[in-house]
Order: sequence, then C-alpha cells, then structure tokens
Amino acid sequence: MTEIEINVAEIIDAFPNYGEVLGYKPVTDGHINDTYIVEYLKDNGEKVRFLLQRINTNVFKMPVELMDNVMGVTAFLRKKIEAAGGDPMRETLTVYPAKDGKNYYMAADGGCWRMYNFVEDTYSINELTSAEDFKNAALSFGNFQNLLADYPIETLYDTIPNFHNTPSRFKDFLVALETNASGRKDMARPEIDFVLEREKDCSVITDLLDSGELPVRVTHNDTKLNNVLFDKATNKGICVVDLDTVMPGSSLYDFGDSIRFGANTAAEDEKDLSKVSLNLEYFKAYVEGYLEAAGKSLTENEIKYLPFAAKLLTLECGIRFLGDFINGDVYFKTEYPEHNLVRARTQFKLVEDMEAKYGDMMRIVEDATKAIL
Ligand code: GN1
Ligand code: MG
Repeated sequence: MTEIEINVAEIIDAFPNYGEVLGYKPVTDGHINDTYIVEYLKDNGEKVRFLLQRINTNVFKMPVELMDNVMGVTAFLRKKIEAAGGDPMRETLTVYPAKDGKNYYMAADGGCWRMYNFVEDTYSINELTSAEDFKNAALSFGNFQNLLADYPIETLYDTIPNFHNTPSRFKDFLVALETNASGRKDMARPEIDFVLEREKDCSVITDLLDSGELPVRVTHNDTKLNNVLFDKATNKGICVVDLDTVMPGSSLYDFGDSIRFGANTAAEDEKDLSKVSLNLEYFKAYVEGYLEAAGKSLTENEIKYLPFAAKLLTLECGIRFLGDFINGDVYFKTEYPEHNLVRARTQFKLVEDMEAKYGDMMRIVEDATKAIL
C-alpha cells in the first residue's frame, strides 16, 4: 500500500459508515483537487458510491468558507429544483457530513476532505463530438445562472479573491516574470510577448463592472464542459458540478470559460498547434443554448461582450498557465515539465484564432440575440 492509499482509507473512516467499503479509485480529471470514488456495500446488499475529495488548500486557502458557500448554494438549488418538480439528488450535489457532524473533515496533515453523493447514470464530456452536446451544456450553465439569479450574493465568501480579475492576473504574471523562480523564462519569450501585447484587453470587463455597466452576479467561475453531468438516458445536461469557485462575478466569465474549453477544436493541452482553433459551429451552438436559458435575464452589455469574453477568458487562462510555468508549476497539477507551457501555447493559439474570427463571432451573437427577442 502506498502512503496515499493508507491516508484515503483513514479518511473514509472519518465519515459515517455507509456499509462495507468495497474499494475506492482516483478520478484524474481536475487540475486542482484530489478526487476518489468510494464504493460501499450496504446491509441490504445494494452498492452505493460516493465522491470523496481532498480540497487543495494551497489553492483554496479558505476551505471552511468554501464549504459554507457550497452548502448555501446547494441548499438554495435544492429548493428550486424541488419546486420545479425535479430530482435534487440528481440535479445538484449533496454534501455528506463527517462523523463529527461538520461538512468537511480536517485531517491531521492539514488536508481538508469532503464527501458528495455520486450522481449515477451520468457521464461527462472532455472533448465534443457534436454541437448538440455543447448546446446542452450551455442550457445547463445558463439554467444554473438563472436559478441563482436571486441568491443572496452578500452571503457568499470570496474564497479566491480576484479569481477572474484579469488585470490582477496580469500583475501576478509580471511578478512571476520578475522573480523567474523556475529559471525557465527564456523558454517562453514569444508567449511572454504575446501576453504583454494584450495588456489593454485585460481590464475591459473589470472596468465595466467597476463602473456599474455590467452587473455583479453569482457565477460558477469554472465552467469547463466536464463540469456538467449528462444524463445517460436523455443525453441532456442535468447537474452542474465543481462548485468550489461559486462566487460573485460576471456572467461573462462563465460564458467565456465555457467557450475556451469546449469550442476549442483540440484539447486544452494539445501540443500540435495546427489542431487548435475555434470551432464556430460549436460557438454558435453554445451561444444559442446559453441565450435560450439565460438570455432574457441578461443585460445588453452582458450579451454584447460575449465574443470578447470568450477571448479574454482564454487569454487569462493562458496567462495563468504561463505564469505557473515560470513560477515552477506550483499551482496546476502537471504531468511533465513543460505541461503548463504547452497549455499556455494552446490558449494563445486559440486567442489568435478568435481574433481572426471575431467578426463571425459578433454576427453569431447578433443573430442569436434577434432570435430570442
Ligand atoms: C482549474 O479544477 P479544474 O481543473 O476544473 C482551475 C480553473 C482553470 C482550469 C483550467 C480553482 O480547474 O480556474 O480554468 O483548471 N481552477 C482553479 O483547466 O484554479
Ligand atoms: Mg474546478
């Protein structure tokens, strides 16, 4: 048994005994937390699965407040889902407290763990094969935003301050360059120049938020395609997961990040840049689904800046990957030494392609807006 296995078994023991533990296996999708599926055999012979996660406290420095946000948001969603006749056990996440009654378990080594239900008969998508799936993801994220539109925003903790504050990310990037902790700065000259040339773009959304021209909303902030669970029976998106970054923000962050990840014709860490581009058919499908679900509650500016948000959130993510490469891979999990640099290059290639296709993106948004009026 490796050290981590012993650790997980001990953690499982800190949570109520749902039956005989049949086993547990890691899920390797995310770049931040450690996730395991734990399977139990109940007394009645039924098997039941749960999701056990170690919150990365290097990234989430306020895990208790984070869990408070998650509890608040899931309770709020639960009520709305019930009122609409839905099934809250499938349409949102449920937190299962530890034996001591807290909604997290703080291990002796400082690790913070929590247990969720495992939503059965669902799947997630990492790379699209149809525009329809992306439209369904858009309906899910749009609906998520709609459901939370009247959430008491002042009760949410800012668990990672300035999370999508791009000027602040840009400043962090300049510090990374200055410090050059990894000594690898010279490996990324063209990429660094790419970022520096786009400094002006960074403040567009934050300026509009500051001036009140864009509203502050409850946002998910990590709207990757694989954060939607699709129902195996209907192939519709039913549950938005990964609620760790739910915070006050702009709806444009959620839209932009979805496009960055889902409408890329290649994976987030594709090495062959000739494969990386914006799929306009996917972009159109997402715009249509998103406006169908949330369009009526969006302001004119929140619609007008959709193409820009796609570009900005892609640029911002690239800045973060590149900054982490220069800092020595201290934030994102990596599989090989240049992984963060590869991810950054992919983002920048996508930004370039969005710049080239900007007119098309604007037209798609205009047409889709007319359709919902
Ligand atoms: C991280 O948790 P995960 O892997 O879905 C990151 C996001 C980035 C994303 C890039 C808390 O998301 O902000 O967009 O990687 N989450 C955090 O893939 O930093
Ligand atoms: Mg996440």
